[in-house]
Amino acid sequence: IFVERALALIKPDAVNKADDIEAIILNHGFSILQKRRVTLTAEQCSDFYSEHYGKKFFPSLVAFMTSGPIVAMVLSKENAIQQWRELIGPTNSTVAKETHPDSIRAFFGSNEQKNAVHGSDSVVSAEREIRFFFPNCIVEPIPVGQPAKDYL
Ligand code: YYY
Ligand code: MG
Repeated sequence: IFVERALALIKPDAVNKADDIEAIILNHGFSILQKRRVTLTAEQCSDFYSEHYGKKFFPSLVAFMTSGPIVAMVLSKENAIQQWRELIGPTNSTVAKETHPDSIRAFFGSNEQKNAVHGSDSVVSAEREIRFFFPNCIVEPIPVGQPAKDYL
């Protein structure tokens, strides 16, 4: 078991609910190691979402994600990447409201695009995404039992 780190984003449609979402995160046993409020440029956002470049929804996704400030956070917990993906629910908030009514995307999202939050989907993407927003943050998973001070 590893204490992983995952990148979480609160998207422009949910930034006014950031306090509620942070409380849910902490209530589920995550630590918030880093937090930054930032407005992305279209170039930065295209880089962050480069895996989706060329898809039909890409221009609209970039327009939405650059429409206002977002909150970027590094979350830490055992198995944090999978745990955070489970807590946020399915990508499409309309689906989430049907199938995962207790999820963050069900509570705070609206549709396929305005879905309130982002979560890294793998260890590899978590490392890339954490570095994207927090270049000085250590990203490697930490073996349980290691003193935390060595990793902050
Ligand atoms: O990882 P996750 O955010 O759950 O979904 P992705 O498939 O990586 O898509 C990234 C982002 O793009 C999604 O959160 C909303 C948006 N999007 C969209 O607007 N329309 C789609 N058909 C698929 C994704
Ligand atoms: Mg994704």
